[in-house]
Amino acid sequence: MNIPFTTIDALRRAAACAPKRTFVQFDGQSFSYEDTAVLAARWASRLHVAGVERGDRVALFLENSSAFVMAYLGAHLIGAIVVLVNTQYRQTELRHILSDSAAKVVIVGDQAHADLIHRSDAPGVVMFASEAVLEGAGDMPDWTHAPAPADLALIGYTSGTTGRSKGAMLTHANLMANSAAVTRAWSWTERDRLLLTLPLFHIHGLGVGLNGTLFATGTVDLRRGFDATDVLDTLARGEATMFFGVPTMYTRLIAEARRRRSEGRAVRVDGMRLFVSGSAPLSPQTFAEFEELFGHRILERYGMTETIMNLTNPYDGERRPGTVGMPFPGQEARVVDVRTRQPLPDGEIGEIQVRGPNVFAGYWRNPQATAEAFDANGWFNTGDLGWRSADGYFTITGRARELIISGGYNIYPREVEEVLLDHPAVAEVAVVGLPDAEFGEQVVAVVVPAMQTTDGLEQELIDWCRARLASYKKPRRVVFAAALPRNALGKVQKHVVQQQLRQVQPERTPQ
Ligand code: MLC
Ligand code: AMP
Repeated sequence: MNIPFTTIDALRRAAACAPKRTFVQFDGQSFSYEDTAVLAARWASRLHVAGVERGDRVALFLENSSAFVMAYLGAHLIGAIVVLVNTQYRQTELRHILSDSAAKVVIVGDQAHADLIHRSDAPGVVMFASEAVLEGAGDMPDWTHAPAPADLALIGYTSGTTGRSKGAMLTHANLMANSAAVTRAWSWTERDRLLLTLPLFHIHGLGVGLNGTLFATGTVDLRRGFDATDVLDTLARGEATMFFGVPTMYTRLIAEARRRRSEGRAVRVDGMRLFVSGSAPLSPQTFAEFEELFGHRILERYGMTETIMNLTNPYDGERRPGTVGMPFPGQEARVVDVRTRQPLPDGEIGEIQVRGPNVFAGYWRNPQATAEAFDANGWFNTGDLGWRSADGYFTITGRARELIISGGYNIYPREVEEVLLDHPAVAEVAVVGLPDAEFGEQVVAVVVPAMQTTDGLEQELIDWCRARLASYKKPRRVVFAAALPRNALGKVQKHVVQQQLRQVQPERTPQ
């Protein structure tokens, strides 16, 4: 078995070839590939006892931890489909994701998260990710129930224009094709040690970081979250060879490095061979500042939940700031006219389409959305706008869909608008993204109030959103207006709202 076609193939191969090599290091504990096979088997056995069968959905509502990794692989070991759930999600998101996916089991990390699941009236048995839950579970991996390459491995919810998020279905073959492409493109080997501070509940951390490590039979140094001080300390000890992050992480690393330099302290990243950025645009300024301070040119790549990774700057060759490079090996990308859907010549801006073995199998129980996402020749419409240079580098210039990306998290204005409209003091609302020095973009709501007085209403509306949605989706500012600009058909003109706001609101400076 040389090329793995499922995560379980990959685990089995690693446990056979390198049983003692550390796969995951977390919180002072090391788990070898052999340990991982045993723990995954115990999760598989426990889930089986809970009634999970092949094709059933198992939701992970978990922070980064070794248990996340073991439960993920354990679910796969019995052919279950893992549903990823951001731990910042609150009732509105949880209710929709858990009932839409009809998850049979939801694995949680603590009582607070279990309570949230119960309060959201979601179906499914709640199971705690604790050692106790695995007591008495069988130890030996039973590879016979392992999934086939075409079986679904993951459902990642990605918000839609309707405000209701859609479940992107990724097969095992998608995951492994992506891992094969990424490991090849970035020369990722078993000697690599990835410092991973990204959340595992999104595709950047899981689909690129964790699956790539498993495919390469390397080691991942997994952290609960991102902390610039901790990252620089780890890199100074020469403990990592690679780091993957979103642009906000890089701006924070730059600020922390500058702070250290100003105190006369050295900033060393000796063992490092690769820094990768993605999930949101990396500014050429951040690229240049990072190079100056750290002596590394960040490799920027472009991806999305539906396709994992699409485009990458070269590992060997020119990493061009402001661009996202070229298709990964075995994949294709092109730019089409937004209206005619015909391919455009180099240099012209249109919608980016991609095609390849990494591209997802469609949206969960949503054939209409699936049909709209592809053209007749199997090209996937990314919804991102950009152009290709004569020498093949793609540049992303904007988005064809309404989407705010804040610190690498996607926020669909419609979802926030719906929650705000539920508040009795809100008559009309438009949510837009404005530039933000720290997070790239920030959420701003323009509200037409239903009553005369707006005293204290801004904070009340922010708190209202925080209680119902993931906190990062809440507006940073609420601006009150007498009316919203509308076109002749009565549709709110978001670009006018944005222009007006830019005139009254200066860009926020980093904290
Ligand atoms: C946290 N907060 C944010 C935020 N992250 N607000 C806006 N945008 C964000 N991205 C808010 C919280 O809601 C909270 O508010 C306060 O900040 C502190 O929360 P925290 O958790 O302590 O924040 P911090 O650890 O500093 O998080 C910043 C971050 C994080 C950059 C480390 O956002 C992050 O990990 N981003 C990565 C997201 C990611 O993995 N994206 C990939 C998606 S896949 P309050 O008010 O409640 O205190 C994808 C495809 C691809 O896009 O190509 O990769
Ligand atoms: P998600 O739906 O969370 O997977 O986010 C995917 C979206 O993130 C893409 O459609 C892009 O809009 C954006 N994205 C990812 N990587 C980049 C990048 N390097 N530059 C600009 N946008 C990016």
